[in-house]
Amino acid sequence: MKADTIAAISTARGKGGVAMIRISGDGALGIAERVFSSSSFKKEHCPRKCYYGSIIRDGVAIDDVTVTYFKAPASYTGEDVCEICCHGGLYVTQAVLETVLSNGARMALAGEFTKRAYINGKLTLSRAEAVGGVIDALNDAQLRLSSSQARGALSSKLSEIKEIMLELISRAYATIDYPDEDIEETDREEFCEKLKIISSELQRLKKSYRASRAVTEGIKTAIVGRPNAGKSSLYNLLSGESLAIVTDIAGTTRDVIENTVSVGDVTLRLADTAGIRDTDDAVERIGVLRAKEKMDEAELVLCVFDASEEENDEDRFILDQGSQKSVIAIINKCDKERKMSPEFEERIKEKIKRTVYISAETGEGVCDIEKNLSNMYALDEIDITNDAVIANARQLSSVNSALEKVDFALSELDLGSTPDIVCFSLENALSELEMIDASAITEKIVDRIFSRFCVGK
Ligand SMILES: Nc1nc2c(ncn2[C@@H]2O[C@H](COP(=O)(O)OP(=O)(O)OP(=O)(O)O)[C@@H](O)[C@H]2O)c(=O)[nH]1
Ligand SMILES: [Mg+2]
Repeated sequence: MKADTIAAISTARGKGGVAMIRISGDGALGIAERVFSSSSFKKEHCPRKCYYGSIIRDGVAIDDVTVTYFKAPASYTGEDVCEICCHGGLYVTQAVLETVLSNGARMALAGEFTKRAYINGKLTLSRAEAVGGVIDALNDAQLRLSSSQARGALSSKLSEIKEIMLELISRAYATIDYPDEDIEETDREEFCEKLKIISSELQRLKKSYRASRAVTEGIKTAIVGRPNAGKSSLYNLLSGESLAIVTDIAGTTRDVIENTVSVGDVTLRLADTAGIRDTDDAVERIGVLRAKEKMDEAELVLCVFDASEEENDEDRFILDQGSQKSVIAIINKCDKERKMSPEFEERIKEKIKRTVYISAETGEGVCDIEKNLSNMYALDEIDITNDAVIANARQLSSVNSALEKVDFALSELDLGSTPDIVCFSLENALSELEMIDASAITEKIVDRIFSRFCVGK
């Protein structure tokens, strides 16, 4: 079935120097010829050549534009594509789009250009998904990660793994078909070795999801501690600006204050909270309640302790609560004279594996927080700029299932099972991996993936 011709504004909404309207489908060239007046375009419409002329609406030129024609299949979508660059005013851009629509194109749905690129085999699914990540990137790490996957880092790693699987499956089938030629012991060992390689590659991919989530989605993080420990000072330091009020009055922060910050390559969805203590103040009591809720909800807790004060019951309470979570103990105010007892310091280190010493006042020690985060989220093992990285739960679920099946095949091989059992699990593992990039997934899932894109992409 031939797809209809679609069009949309592909640049961001808003006033700008230039805007681009993209048309894709069999009718793209015809529509461009009808709306675009240029001395040479109609005559030659040479692919990838940029033509200058005017957009004509009801016989009147409404804007001077350039048009570039990309002939199928050498285009973003794999179809005939024409891109019109006009002046970037809101009204003029809309007028050019409407002229295109009234000449035979239909308005594109969200993500429809990229969906067509996927359907026409221009992009694998994981690469198409990563294009969304490139558009959504808000910092350098997010851009590096998505851009590398958009260029195919994950797709090529998957192809490598699938190739080894295919080879093993065909070898195992050969021994099923010719049972007299029993698998040699050396063969069995080599088979085992290769399966172990696949298993460790899949484990690495699984781990990469931890890194990619920390970079792109961000980690829900709560800063907690007793009043005056320096929570808001740490919050401001990590935010790079003075957002929360800092005073030497205990009980300054009452509301929860939230911000998204980058610490190295890790994105933290950070919440500063009220200092936890028993209080008669009705407003502060609500703040303390909210702080405890934030601590419960958070994936990561930064427990701040004041090294320049002796520990008290609040510190002990926070230490007990915090040690049940993914947590970093922050021993703050290290620029001041130490009053915290060495026993308590030891207890912190015993209960919380990761302890860093900082001064939120001078900024000393922040790089240790960065190092700990990097280690916690596997960013010291996974190179997000070059390695294959799992970007979402859909991909992770396929990797997990494939890994389970490969490990099952390995244990069966160890037990000396017949090749058909090993073969069966490997085939299942292979089809799990194919789900990540191939057409095996249902149209509904494809629609859902592309609907997350903006119109024009
Ligand atoms: N010398 C020194 N002072 C600090 C440091 N961190 C915070 N302070 C001071 O400690 C006091 C309390 O800091 P805040 O950041 O408001 O502490 P908080 O934990 O948010 O306090 P509450 O909101 O009341 O719970 C302020 O006077 C800060 O300037 C530090 O590392 N060194
Ligand atoms: Mg505060």
